[in-house]
Amino acid sequence: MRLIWLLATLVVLSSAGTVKDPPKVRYDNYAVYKLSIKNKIQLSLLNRLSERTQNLNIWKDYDEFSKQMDIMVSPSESKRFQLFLKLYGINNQLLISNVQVLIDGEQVSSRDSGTFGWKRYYNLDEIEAWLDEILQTHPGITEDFSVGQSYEGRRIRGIKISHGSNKPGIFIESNIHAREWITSASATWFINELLTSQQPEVRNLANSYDWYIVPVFNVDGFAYSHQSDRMWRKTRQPHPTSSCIGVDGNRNFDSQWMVNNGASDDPCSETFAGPVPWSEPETKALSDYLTSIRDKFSVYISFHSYGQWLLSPYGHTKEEFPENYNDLLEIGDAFSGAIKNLVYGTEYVHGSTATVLYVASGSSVDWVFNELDKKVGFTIEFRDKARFGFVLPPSQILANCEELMAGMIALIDRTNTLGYI
Ligand code: 0X9
Ligand code: ZN
Ligand code: ZN
Repeated sequence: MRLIWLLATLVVLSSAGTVKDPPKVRYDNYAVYKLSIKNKIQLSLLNRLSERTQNLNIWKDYDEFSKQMDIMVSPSESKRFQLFLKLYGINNQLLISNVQVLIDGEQVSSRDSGTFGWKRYYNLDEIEAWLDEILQTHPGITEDFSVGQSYEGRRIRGIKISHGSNKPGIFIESNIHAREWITSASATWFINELLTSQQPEVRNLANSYDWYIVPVFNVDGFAYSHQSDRMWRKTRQPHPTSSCIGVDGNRNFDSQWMVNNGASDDPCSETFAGPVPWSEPETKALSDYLTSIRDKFSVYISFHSYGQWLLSPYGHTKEEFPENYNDLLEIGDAFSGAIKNLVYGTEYVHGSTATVLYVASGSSVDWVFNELDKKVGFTIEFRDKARFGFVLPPSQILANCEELMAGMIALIDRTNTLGYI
């Protein structure tokens, strides 16, 4: 009798397990192309085409600096897409021939178990378990905080690291875009360095400032990118009038929301701004939290990938620049210079989002800059330049982290000498 009960329980448990883990989206023979765009007509044709079909997924939007766009194409769309490129004379280069191969590669190297480290990517549960451990090992210096709750009811967690009260605060928001896994890997590494590194420059960072770090902001999207779809970007709230799910969190903030085509009103677009600003519980919670600690921080940094850029406001226009733009450029010089000096020689380009990258409105950095009046705000776009894109091999995590630390030391140092902190 007992055995039957046990077996029945096992059956129920295991079938519940399969219900909870739907088959993963596969990207067999999905290709990524870099397109070189010559004029506005080509650009608007491409944008319209990509919004009409789920078979095309923009990895990196067009930017006026390189005049290029990275786009992922499904095998079923491939022939038609090539014809389209030919017809309109759009130059293209194949970057990745099979995205699934990269995803599989990422999985294989994630098999080494053992303690938490930076040789593979971790899922949300693992990251949170590690955070708990860190909080336990460093009581007094660390403090757990909650930004709020996600649409699916997860707690959006952060850690405050402080060696004494009321030092100038630096806020780091990471993984607002789910598929940008290198961001939370780098954020956890950065937390660990602040707590354990003996390097004088790092000790100085840890001892002189109060750090507020949210390693995974888009918790629902991040969990979904691990369980179901590696290429997921947005939040996970359904839309009442569309079968497409989620909003681009980084277009949902109430600053210049939807202006200058810096976001989309199409729920199926990867840059859907949401029906109204703050439509997502996550962005609303972050804005409330940031407002509540507005007297406690002066620098705001948002982690993204990929492209190797350091981007400052404004995102919504390239006709105007912030009053302190020259200072921001100077800080950017310091950041890029420090990274370039490392053995890897990696190049980061800096400048305003709208001039260096593309017009993006309603972003977190611009909101903090404009509405909370924090005049040092940056987006870091980590490695690489589209060889692997979002699927940056685990073997590059540590090098990326070293670059982050060198860049941050220089960024904070210059911010300090310029008198902002
Ligand atoms: O488009 C974005 O949201 C960011 N690029 S990404 O490829 N990671 O999606 C850039 C955000 C730029 N920041 C501001 N608008 N301030
Ligand atoms: Zn991003
Ligand atoms: Zn410069």
